[in-house]
Amino acid sequence: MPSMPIYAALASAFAAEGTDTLFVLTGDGNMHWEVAMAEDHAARSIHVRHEHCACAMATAYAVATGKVGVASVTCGPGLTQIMTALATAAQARIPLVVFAGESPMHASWYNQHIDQAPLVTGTGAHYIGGRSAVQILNNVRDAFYTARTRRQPVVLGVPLDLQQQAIDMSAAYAPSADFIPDTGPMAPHPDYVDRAAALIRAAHRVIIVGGRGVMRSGAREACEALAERTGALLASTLPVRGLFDHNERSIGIAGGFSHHVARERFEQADLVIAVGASLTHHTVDGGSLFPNAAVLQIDPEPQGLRQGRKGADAHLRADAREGVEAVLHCLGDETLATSAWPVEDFRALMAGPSDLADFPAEPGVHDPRAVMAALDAAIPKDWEVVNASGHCSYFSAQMRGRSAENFLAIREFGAIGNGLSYATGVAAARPGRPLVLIDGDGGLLMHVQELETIHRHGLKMLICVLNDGAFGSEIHKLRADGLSDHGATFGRGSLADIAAGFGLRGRTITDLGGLSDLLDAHRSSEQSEIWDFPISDQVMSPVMRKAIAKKKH
Ligand SMILES: Cc1ncc(C[n+]2csc(CCOP(=O)(O)OP(=O)(O)O)c2C)c(N)n1
Ligand SMILES: [Mg+2]
Repeated sequence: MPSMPIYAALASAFAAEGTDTLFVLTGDGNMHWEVAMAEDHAARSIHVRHEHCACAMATAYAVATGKVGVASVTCGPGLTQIMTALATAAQARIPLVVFAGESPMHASWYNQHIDQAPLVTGTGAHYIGGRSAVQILNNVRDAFYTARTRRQPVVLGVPLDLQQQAIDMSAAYAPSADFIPDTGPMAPHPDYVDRAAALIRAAHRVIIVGGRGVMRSGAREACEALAERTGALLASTLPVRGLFDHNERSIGIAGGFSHHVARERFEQADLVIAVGASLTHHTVDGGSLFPNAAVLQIDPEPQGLRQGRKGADAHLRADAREGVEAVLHCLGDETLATSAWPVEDFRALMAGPSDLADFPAEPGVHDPRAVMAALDAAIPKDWEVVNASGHCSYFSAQMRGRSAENFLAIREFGAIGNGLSYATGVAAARPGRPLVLIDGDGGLLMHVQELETIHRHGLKMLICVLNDGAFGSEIHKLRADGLSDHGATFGRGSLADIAAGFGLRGRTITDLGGLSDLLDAHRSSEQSEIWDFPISDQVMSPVMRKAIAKKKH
């Protein structure tokens, strides 16, 4: 009977699950498996400098490809490093499988031992501990099945000594895909389609908010048709920013990052139709975005109570596309009262500044809004854009006319420090595509070691840093509370020199006028590059102003 070490059989099973790319930091607990993945199955391994980043890269890779992301860490300290990334993936419902070592089953003592399962499950991820040679390949299948069907990160921990045992490989491995029920898209119940249509008939000013579910189910055209039919305006959640930007009814992002034009229209809306959007706290701006609107949600997983508030007033449970098409069909040709929005040129309105507040100009540093306007003008519309975190992410989210397919923002769990990882995950998913990451100085420096990974693997990206020399989110809040901002102010060290130290190109951008030439130079080079934009630490985003005003109130 054919037999092989379990680590090699595990690698075969991962390959059979479709794993061709993985993000890994190697150690005793995963090195044999990882080498087998690379050598026996030609997997592309991105070898990182911090385990957190392996997991965060796999997260972005999963979003960018629609596949299960795969990362690998060693046991004990390798595993404890990924808690933040796992919690983020769990909250964002990203299908991930992490192959982790576990301390040996038969050792009386092991210095890297820790009880791994409760740590992992505490993040919201699922843990599977391999315990027997007989079950070990079923464990792989269960891991991928769970990741795919529950959209949840799963950690598969396999003890070092178990990995070295021999396994009989005479039975063929049946991958998880063979077991996933093929039920087709979920059709809505006709009574509830009628109810949804009745809500629309009763409304005058409708806004359709599309979320990730629109992309998943291919409901974009149906949403646009419903907007056309009902005179509705179109908006999207942040993760699918740009979803409707090609449409003249688009008012951009719904939520705390809304353009002031969108915010004003949302205040007047009497019906919001959330399609494939779970209506998070951010999307509804803490409940303040559309105070006068009833909410209809069209989604296969309707939310009654969402993050502490009522999700919607009425629900239509259906695949997003099926649901919207059924409502359209139900409305037929009848005349509707919903076209009550005044006719306006939203393309022109949305092209103007998203925020009208004035701040005194500071010598030697840019207004972040001017930086983003210059970047938006210089960077071709078809580039991949990765949005990171921090106060500055409000400004970078305001780029327009770029498709949702080429945009990545994972904001769940609110961790900083992921920009380089997310950009690396996208670069691995879409080789050869031009890519720009926009991050804050604090976020970049938190995991700056990954510049070495990017350089070593020859990944090319443009890294634009909105550098306020500080943890911007913190300094504005500290100042508003009358506290010293000392602990959150670091100064603007030379990021260009840091880039050079990692073998990359770097520039400090003092003149926003020359970006097109610099971009041409970037395009003709093979290297990644950091553009360091010194920005004012006095310009406060509307989100921050609102948060501070709310606290004072
Ligand atoms: C892992 C983690 N640690 C701390 C925080 C708190 N925090 C939120 S924003 C922020 C500042 C980020 O600085 P930077 O990337 O420079 O962006 P800026 O806010 O300055 O625009 C910090 C420390 C966090 N969200 N996540
Ligand atoms: Mg900063």
